[in-house]
Amino acid sequence: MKTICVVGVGYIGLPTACMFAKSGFKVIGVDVKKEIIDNLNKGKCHIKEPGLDELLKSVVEAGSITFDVKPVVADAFIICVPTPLNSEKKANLDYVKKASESIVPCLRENAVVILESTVPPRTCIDVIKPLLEKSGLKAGNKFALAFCPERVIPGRILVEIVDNDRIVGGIDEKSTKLAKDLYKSFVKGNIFETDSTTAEMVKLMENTFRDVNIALANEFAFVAETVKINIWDAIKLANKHPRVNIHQPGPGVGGHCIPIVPWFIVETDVEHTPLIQCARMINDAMPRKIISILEKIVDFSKKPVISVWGVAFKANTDDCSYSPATDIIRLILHKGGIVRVHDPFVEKYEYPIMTMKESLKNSECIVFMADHDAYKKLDPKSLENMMKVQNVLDTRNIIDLDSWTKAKFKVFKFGDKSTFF
Ligand code: SAJ
Repeated sequence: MKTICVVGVGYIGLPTACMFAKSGFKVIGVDVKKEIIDNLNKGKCHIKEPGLDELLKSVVEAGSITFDVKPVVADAFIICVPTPLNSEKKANLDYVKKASESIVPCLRENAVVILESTVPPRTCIDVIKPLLEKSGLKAGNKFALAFCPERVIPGRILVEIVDNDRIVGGIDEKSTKLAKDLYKSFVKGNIFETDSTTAEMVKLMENTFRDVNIALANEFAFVAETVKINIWDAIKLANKHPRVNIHQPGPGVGGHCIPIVPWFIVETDVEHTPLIQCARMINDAMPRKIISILEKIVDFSKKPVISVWGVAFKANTDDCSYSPATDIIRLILHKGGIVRVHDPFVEKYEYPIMTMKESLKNSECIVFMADHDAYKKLDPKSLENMMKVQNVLDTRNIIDLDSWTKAKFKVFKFGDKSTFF
């Protein structure tokens, strides 16, 4: 049986490792965090993702996966570690470099090394290849090296990891073929072949496409306010055109990827990326726009209590990475407001998570941030008489004006006339 060592068992590495284990490989999941490793070996999952708990338990019980703090000799290595932004808005490749170095003593002839972490173009060739060649083996000749970006969306990872089409780019044709063969074991989508630098750029282009389009939707929302039209209706109508797909405006762009990845293109070519840089600035400024609306609803000099609902970066996840809600909370506190937080998914957060009822005590406004289904389905009547003043600010167009008005709420919706002061 072939062995695969997956270095980094976070929200991409762990599902990937489990899928390979389920497909008949012997898998070793590696992470520097000993506590995570101990729990994973007991079948305890540290990532909330539909179906992942069960999948992990089944492969641990079957003995097809184990976890350790260091890589071991294996037929294939898959690197799935984070690439955060540094203070200069450039990719911090420290984790990727450390992961590559940790593989060196375990690298043998004919092994396949695959990078899944998102990186600036040419990282495989210019950074990973020389590091791995410290083993004394020549990349391409003696071992394969390829980039295979992940494309899954949190909340649907186990579905998309199987069904989505993928891109595989090797440093040479043999590397591409060997990497593709590996993924074929569980990927049902097409696997398209290219070279490593094209594959690296493709991943950055996908996320940047989304960021720029969200920025466009946000910019349209500002103009809609100037001409006094409802942006949500206008977008719906524009999207009736067969070749138009305008994204949704909102309180900002969060998550591990979209707010970070466009900067990897910018660092590669700052001169030719004014659009990408501008989109980033527009999206980063959205929390300030929401606060400027909130300032018209409550009087910050009187230290109002504000209930911030939905602190995850998007709908139906517990992930709060780079969540615009965190920026909004900081801005409210800075203005002198008092914040009470609710989120049905989030357990750990930098501010205490409360029940709906607790978070409404003395509150002068609910601010809906993440568009969780639970909020969309909420009956506003169940919240009557719990607040000091029944204001609600909807930043995502998720609540129904009529039912909330009937329940005696004053409804403010970003992007419609209720917030054109
Ligand atoms: N958002 C908007 N308006 C929209 C869409 C999203 O404001 O119309 C906001 C969301 O609320 C969220 C942020 O943007 O705060 C990002 O959400 P998302 O759903 O666009 O993306 P992620 O980060 O969950 O996943 C993305 C996906 N990439 C693309 O859609 C190109 C996913 O397929 C990638 O695997 C993932 O990034 C990644 O890891 O790169």
